[in-house]
Amino acid sequence: MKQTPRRTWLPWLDVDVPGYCTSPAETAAFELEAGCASLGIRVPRLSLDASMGDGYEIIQTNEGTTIAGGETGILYGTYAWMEAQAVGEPAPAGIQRPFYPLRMLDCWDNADGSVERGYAGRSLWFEGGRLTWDGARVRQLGRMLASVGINALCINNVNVHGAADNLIEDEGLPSLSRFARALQPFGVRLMVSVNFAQPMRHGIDTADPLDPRVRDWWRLRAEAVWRAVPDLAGFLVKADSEHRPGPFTYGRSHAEGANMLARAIAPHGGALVWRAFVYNCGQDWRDARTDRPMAAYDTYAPLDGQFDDNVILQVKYGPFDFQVREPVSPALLGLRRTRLALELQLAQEYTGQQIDLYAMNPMWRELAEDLPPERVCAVAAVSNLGRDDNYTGHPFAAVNLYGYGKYAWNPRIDPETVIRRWARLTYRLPKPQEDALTDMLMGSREVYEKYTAPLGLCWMVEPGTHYGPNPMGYEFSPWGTYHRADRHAVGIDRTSSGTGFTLQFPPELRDRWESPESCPDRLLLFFHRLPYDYRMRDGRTLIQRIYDDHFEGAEEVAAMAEQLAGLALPEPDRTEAGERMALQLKNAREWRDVVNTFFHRLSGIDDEQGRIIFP
Ligand code: GCW
Repeated sequence: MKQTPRRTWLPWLDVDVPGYCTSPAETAAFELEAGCASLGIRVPRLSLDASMGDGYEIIQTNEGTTIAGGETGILYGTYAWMEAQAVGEPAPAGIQRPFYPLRMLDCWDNADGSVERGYAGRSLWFEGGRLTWDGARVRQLGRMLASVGINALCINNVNVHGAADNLIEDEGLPSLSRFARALQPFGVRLMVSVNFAQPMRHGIDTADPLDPRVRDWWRLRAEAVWRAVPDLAGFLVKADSEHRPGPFTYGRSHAEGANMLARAIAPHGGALVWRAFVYNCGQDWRDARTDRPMAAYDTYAPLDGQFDDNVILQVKYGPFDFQVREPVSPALLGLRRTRLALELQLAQEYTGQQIDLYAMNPMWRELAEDLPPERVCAVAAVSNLGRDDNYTGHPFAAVNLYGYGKYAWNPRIDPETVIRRWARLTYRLPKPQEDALTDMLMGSREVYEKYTAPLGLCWMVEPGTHYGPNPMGYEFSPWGTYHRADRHAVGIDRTSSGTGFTLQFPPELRDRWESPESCPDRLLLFFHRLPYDYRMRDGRTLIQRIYDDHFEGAEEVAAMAEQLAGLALPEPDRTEAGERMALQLKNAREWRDVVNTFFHRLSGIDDEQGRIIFP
């Protein structure tokens, strides 16, 4: 039996957008008719003003409501208005425009249908080496994305391999074109990740960006690609990173590599999004001078100002790799003459894998304290979507997709407002239960942080899978991720007298992080190497704080499990959330015991409260 489709945060849109809608304006008209019928309200008038682009205005007069907006704005305005009706709150007043014009969702979907770091099932659009999709599901997805204003979808993994190479070849273009058309009615433009060495599949013996054959090949390819998909938003490139090919092989810089591609696509109006995730993934652990978090800034700061106008350098928010706690990447602050995109990760690779609860808006809000939103011109987030019936594996993980769209529209938005809104739209629980769910999600990152990473110390995860504890897992590995814990101390000194990482930051941040006294607790072990008996501001020793956090974190998960059981969630969400919570509890206890035992064995220092630490 075919299951009723899951409607995430749009439960009142119980009729699918039909395949015959071809533009956002047509979709808006359809959604209003169907949505208003379901909500039992009067249908507003739509007024298209192309000059407004993504912007919209909801105008209420005695005669009724008018939603005015540009080609995509009219659709965004429609969803904003319906959302307000559904929760019984006023619609946004005045002209609304997104803060970032480019709001990307990067999918790490492989052509064979698997998803790298995917925790919600297989790809929604790849299988068996081909682009192939269920039209109804893709339209539901388009609706979800448009309802929160996401306007670019990069459909394939940045690690381009296997049949994904064919996407931009002649044989792949017809289906790419059809897929682009499937998402056009939702104002979502496609992007593709491309392989820097692609010309080498065509008898050219080099991918050197300065070689005229390579340049010409890309120019002609871009012409063919944009002929097939005229509204393609751009190419995304991962080069010289984790064994991907790139300009370094030919002694060329990343500006030379990116600009060559950017010039090939410039006539067609696309963006060349170039990832800055470049570091030595073949490091020798004995080498204490190389410090991985310094890599992006070291690589790109000398190139600042050299990139063409249609290049966007996409930088992960932290200098490592999507850990639960990192300082802002200095590359985001230091490159003042390069167009930058901030890269976030909705896929919970290191943050609980859509089993453990981890709502991200509070963390993005914190980021904005050190990274003024206007420092970047675009945002991207690695997708948490998959073919699972509920799209995100954990039904609550949808809060991060919803929240990302809201954040990309307005990076200063209050996290609690977003989370509460998602909860209300999705579940319509009685007020005390809505409060409980909102609180649970608001605090979920802090709880996760407590039972996993001690005070900014990263990478104690199981290598490979990145789920569950393994404090020594990365310690002697080539990935450049060490804590160097011994019987006296833990952490790496990244100050000016250590690796010098703090020197990559502007003075205000550098000064704050440079000394343990002024460094906030949550980043203490990111920047400093400290003895276990180091006295923290609150009088506790460092080791005691590590123990306390881990005991508290696991207890807090137990409390969350109780709260969750008290929520009147509909099925199957109730069962799914309950099952995952049981796994989270197990995970939290495992982390608590492994990390506490690890440090107890090393330090020989007992817990002051005499709680159980296994020998
Ligand atoms: O964190 C690492 C992941 C890889 C990923 C890489 C990246 C797509 O473990 O799976 O590859 O980041 O961001 O490129």
